[in-house]
Amino acid sequence: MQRFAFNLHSRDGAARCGTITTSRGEIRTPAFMPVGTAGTVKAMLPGSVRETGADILLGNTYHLMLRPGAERIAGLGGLHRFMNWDRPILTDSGGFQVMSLADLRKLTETGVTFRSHIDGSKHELTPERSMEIQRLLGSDIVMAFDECPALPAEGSRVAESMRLSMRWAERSKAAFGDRPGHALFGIQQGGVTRELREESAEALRAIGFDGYAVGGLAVGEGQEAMFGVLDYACDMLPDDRPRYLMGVGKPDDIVGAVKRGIDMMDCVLPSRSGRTGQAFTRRGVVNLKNARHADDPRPLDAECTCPACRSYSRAYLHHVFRAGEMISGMLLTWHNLHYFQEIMAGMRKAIAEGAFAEWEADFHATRAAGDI
Ligand code: PRF
Ligand code: ZN
Repeated sequence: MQRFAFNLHSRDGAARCGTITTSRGEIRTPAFMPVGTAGTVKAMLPGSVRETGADILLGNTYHLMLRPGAERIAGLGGLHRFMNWDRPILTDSGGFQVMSLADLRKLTETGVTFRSHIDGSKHELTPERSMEIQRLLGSDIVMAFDECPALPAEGSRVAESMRLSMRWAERSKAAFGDRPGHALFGIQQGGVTRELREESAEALRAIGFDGYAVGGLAVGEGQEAMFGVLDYACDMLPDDRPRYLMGVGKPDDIVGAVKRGIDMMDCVLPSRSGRTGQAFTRRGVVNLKNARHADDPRPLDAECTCPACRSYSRAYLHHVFRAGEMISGMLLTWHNLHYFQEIMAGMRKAIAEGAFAEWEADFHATRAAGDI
């Protein structure tokens, strides 16, 4: 059994480039993880997701426990086999999604009870049940069970929530047990308060995890405040373990996070935007629903090598979006995921060459030049 490992190859300032080894393959870091919430990266076949350059996907405890159920997926051979993705999968633990999606939530020391946003049925998630569900799914990287208030929130609410999450982190570790080949990540909380972030990091380091996530950001505080936290939060987490910024973000968020020492990220943005006609390109966001594209024979991005840019015009992408054709979401999701992975590959190369600052300057200059 290949044990979970993290090897750093190069550093450039606070930015790092490395490899996470799992029993299901290697993850090149900094890594972007496409979101496959319900056992699919929407509008993409797994082989196509791989072609965009993804090494790992994210799955969700909350959605899969409600539909089709963790025991059912286990009975069918686990999530990898179920969704036909044999590379690493990281699963989120459910608490964050309960707080943002479920109805009638009740939070106690034990865990959280809630009603399903799908059919109103009643459920409970605790650290122990979350670990069990993630084990049933066969997740390679399991997230500790946590909770996080939307910002801005009162200081006392942020502190109490963080301390509850740290008690849950300890219970998550005990319930996870010893599972060679599988990893458990702790999640730092504490809002935008440095003292709370320090207290949280200290609690997590004392418990000991295979990796450490920065949670509770990108929840309404804005980019400047988020970067402000990352400027000190990364240094609070062990240098020799992967650092994962949860639920981030836009291309410039991702670049700024990597610059500050983040190794992994996930976000629905490239896939979700693809289905609403938004394309991310090196020159900025292009909205394909805009009438100005109706007669435009040019590709979305002449330098992009994805299927949408290689074989179709902006006029076609505009037409299929307006007509509500499924290929619209398929092509734009592919393009967006391809672009996000190009950013990651570009940063990995730049860090390895000690040229991150130059790469970053070029990234921002190309966007500022516009012409889209
Ligand atoms: N905790 C968990 N999942 C998350 C978050 C968190 O704080 C966030 C915050 N950006 C996104 N996803 N468990
Ligand atoms: Zn493209």
